[in-house]
Amino acid sequence: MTTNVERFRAPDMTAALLRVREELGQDATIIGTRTYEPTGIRRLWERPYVEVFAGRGRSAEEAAPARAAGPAAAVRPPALPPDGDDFEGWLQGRMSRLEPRTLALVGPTGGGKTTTVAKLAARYALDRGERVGLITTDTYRIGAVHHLQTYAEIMGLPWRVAQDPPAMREAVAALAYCDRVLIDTSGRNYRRPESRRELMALLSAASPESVEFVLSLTTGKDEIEELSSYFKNGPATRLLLTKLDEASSIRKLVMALQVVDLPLFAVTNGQMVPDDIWFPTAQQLAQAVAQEAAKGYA
Ligand SMILES: Nc1nc2c(ncn2[C@@H]2O[C@H](COP(=O)(O)OP(=O)(O)OP(=O)(O)O)[C@@H](O)[C@H]2O)c(=O)[nH]1
Ligand SMILES: [Mg+2]
Repeated sequence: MTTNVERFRAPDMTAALLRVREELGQDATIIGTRTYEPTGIRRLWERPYVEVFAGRGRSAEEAAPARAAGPAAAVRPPALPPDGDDFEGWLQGRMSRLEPRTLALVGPTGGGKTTTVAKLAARYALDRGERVGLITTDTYRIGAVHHLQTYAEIMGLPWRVAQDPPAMREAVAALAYCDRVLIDTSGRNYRRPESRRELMALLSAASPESVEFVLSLTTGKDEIEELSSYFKNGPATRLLLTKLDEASSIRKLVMALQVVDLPLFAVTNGQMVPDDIWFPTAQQLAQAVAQEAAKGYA
């Protein structure tokens, strides 16, 4: 597949950025970085490195909207995970590893939908060489279309805007040749029934195989409960938790799994595209919870 993104690998960030500048000149646009740190026995023969993904085009800064203002929502004490040996088994029943062809991302404003679409697109297109098409429904805010478009153009991916159900049907048909289609929806105030109806109409026109409920782990428990009632009994088929890096504790993730009660697809843990996304196994999550608890008691 064609992409105008190149990888630049170097021992450190300064050297990688110098290489980007040398090869792509002043126009260079950085879409993301990745650091590699060998572990275990690999340390004997491998060195750490950083990779910078860059192309020529518009600035990714321009693509990224200003960070959601204000402190993270108040974090209430999370519900305790189920005790004992069965915790990993409990988590196991809540994981989804399926990677359907058409995925739509839905959820409240600022949860990280567009950033996560870019991360998933990079994973499927750049890492696996799939033909990835993008659709955005986000035409409510100035600059929102531009946000996804910028990622799409830097990665050389086809993209469409779908404002209403007919446009959505058209967009899905136009991308029928793609191996994978990612649909980014606009965050709205889903307390308003009208916003929920509009979303449902767009989704039924797209009929994606999975609908990821994108929920930030900086959201308070009351809001999670309320949002969850709109999405889990509505369009959402899975849960995609974001901003683990900003959460007070990994137990917040466990609480979200308990409250939302949808299978977990992925967790994001930072702003960087494409690296900050995690597809944990039940065992890894159980270990992370245990490690955090051990630190707390140390
Ligand atoms: N710390 C942190 N920030 C994130 C993460 N994912 C996204 N963000 C940031 O959250 C902010 C909002 O991200 P967007 O991807 O625009 O969120 P969105 O859900 O598309 O927002 P709307 O389109 O307004 O609904 C941006 O500043 C992102 O960089 C994450 O995993 N961790
Ligand atoms: Mg968005």
